Amino acid sequence: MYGIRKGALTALALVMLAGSLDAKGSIKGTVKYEGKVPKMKVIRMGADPICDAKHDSPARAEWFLAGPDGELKNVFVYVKEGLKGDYPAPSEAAVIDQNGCVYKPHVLGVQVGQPINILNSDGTLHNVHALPKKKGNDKFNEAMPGARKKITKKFNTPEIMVRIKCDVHPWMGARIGVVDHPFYAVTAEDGSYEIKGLPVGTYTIEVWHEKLPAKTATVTVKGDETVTSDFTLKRPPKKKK
Ligand SMILES: [Cu+2]
Repeated sequence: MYGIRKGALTALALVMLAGSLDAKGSIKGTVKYEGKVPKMKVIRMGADPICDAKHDSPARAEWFLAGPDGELKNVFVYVKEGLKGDYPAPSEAAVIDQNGCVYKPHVLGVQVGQPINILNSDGTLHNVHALPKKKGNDKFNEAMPGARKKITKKFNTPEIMVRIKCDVHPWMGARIGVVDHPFYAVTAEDGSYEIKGLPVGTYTIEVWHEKLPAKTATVTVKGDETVTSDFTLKRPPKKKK
């Protein structure tokens, strides 16, 4: 009798342990900016009427987009440290489109080895010029005339962040965060992000913005729970002369 009960308790303990090992948590939060938000200038696209025609109202630069309370859009949030195991690249391609002579999205996250479909919805000439700095990631520089609707690329090593630009339209720029796991997000217009499906563990989360110093936080996921981690980014203090 005692033996059976002990066996049952062991089985229960194993089930509970397996449950916690299988638990998937989430980290979510809001990234805000504290300081004066620069005004995004209107992009003069007049030199290329095809670009201009795609916009009902004038397009504006996108390198610093913040809401009324400083909610920062286009911040790349990712797990920098603490993950164990391998996460194979998804076969599903990430997509970045050239539409209205603007990259959509402006900030994108991908996994190492994941195909990236670079589209040209514009019917005008673009030139996709990728400028990775990490050894192992190939630079490329490809013309996409109007009729060339898609090229597919990938990056082979993690890099925060790979810059992409267009040599035809000097205002065009995008950043691609390349990581070796699926635990990343890009903040929405309201500054919010969520990283789902995280195994139990303690992680270093980094937030990256194109124009501001990056910031990290340590976050522990204990089980099936959502942990909140908000960030405030500031400009670096001015250097004394
Ligand atoms: Cu272009």
